[in-house]
Amino acid sequence: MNAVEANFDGLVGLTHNYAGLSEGNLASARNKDMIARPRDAALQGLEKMKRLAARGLPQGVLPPHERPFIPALRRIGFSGGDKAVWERAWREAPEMARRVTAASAMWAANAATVSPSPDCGDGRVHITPANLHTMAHRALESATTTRALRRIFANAERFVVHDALPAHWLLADEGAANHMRLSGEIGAGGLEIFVYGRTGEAGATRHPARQTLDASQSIARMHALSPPRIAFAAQAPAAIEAGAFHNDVVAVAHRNVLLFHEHAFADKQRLLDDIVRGAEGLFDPIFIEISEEETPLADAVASYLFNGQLVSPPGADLMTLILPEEARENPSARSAVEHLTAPNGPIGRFEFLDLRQSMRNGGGPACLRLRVELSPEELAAVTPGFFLTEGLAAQLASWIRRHYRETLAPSDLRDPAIITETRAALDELTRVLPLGSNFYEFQRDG
Ligand code: SUG
Repeated sequence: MNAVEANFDGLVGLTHNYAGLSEGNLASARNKDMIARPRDAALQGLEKMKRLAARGLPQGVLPPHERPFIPALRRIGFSGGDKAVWERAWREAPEMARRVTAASAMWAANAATVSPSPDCGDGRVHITPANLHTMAHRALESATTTRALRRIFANAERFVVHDALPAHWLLADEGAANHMRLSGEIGAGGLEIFVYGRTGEAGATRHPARQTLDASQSIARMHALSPPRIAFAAQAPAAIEAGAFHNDVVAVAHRNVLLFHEHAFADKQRLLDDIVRGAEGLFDPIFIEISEEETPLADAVASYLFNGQLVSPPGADLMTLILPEEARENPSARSAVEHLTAPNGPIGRFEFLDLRQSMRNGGGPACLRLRVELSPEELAAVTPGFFLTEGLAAQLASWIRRHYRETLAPSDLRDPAIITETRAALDELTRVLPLGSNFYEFQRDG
């Protein structure tokens, strides 16, 4: 048996909605207050997981978080029963009430940064949950994410799940969305690339730069990576301005392939030189650059051409690129895709998926997944029950159909019934996924 690259996807939560919470994420701003379809959103995400599992790729599931998250409102002074807290928050701080309903934990690329064991000094897989410090609604995620990752990667001989970095502006961290890895083969040692939007200095960009160099350096240290096998690269401010709030909107890496937009990095040549140097003796990198002329940044951001999942299905000679429908519909993205699969390249096929519900909040295929490379022994050491089987997929589909609302308008969120409804569903989920009966805060209160 060989090592694998597993994808852990965030199951879309029951309160999936469009609140326009993420400045600099153009889709989130554009679709603010649109009526959301949580059931479709969750089924679209599940369909993607099933598609990858059907290709023979190990597919894990990360649970949605408790939303609305009443404890966060208590922390800022709302008191009384849950219903009273909820009603008063909507009257006095409606923006806060909306933040605590965000289902944004679905975008698992922001859950953590993962370094596979061949890269790490102690030979274990290192995982650092992201503090998601920049956006108030996302900063709520790290505690639950840490708990979930510690359940799944509980075996301390094989895995280390660190604490998230301190929640400070200097250490703002958005996880794997700003981290890439290149290697010869899955399971072999590789080069880890950390992409950051800013240093400690005040932002040079109008939109927030969410990842700092200090955060990236801290993670490289915590994971005990070998300095010759690390590269740091600044995102191009122009990319952030164009709506690439995470690097994975303009670049993706898989095995020895780096696919990126001409304007993704502040100093492209330096990064490519660093990669060539860092790869020495390990692998030959393949760079695939898409020019501004072929696909302007604006189209890259609108189509999520670079937010695909580049995967190596077992038994296939060439890689597959899994893209959102939007990349098929955008003419300049579509033409780039056709060039990508030209003969002699590393990518053999592409597939398109309907992820429109997530896309309207700026989340494409690659946003929804956290990659974890695992040796056969590590795969066997993962807590059983979190990988998608046909049985688990059927159970999740039935759970979604029974509990998710078909539509959710902004005004529906105020309904206090949403608290009991979501808790009943999540309580049941802790038996579908082996999370235990004290995973969510509401399960611990009594
Ligand atoms: O952090 N959207 C997410 C999208 C994250 C996409 N992830 C990656 N690129 N890896 C964000 O901006 C919008 C929520 C709202 O507006 O309702 C939101 O949080």
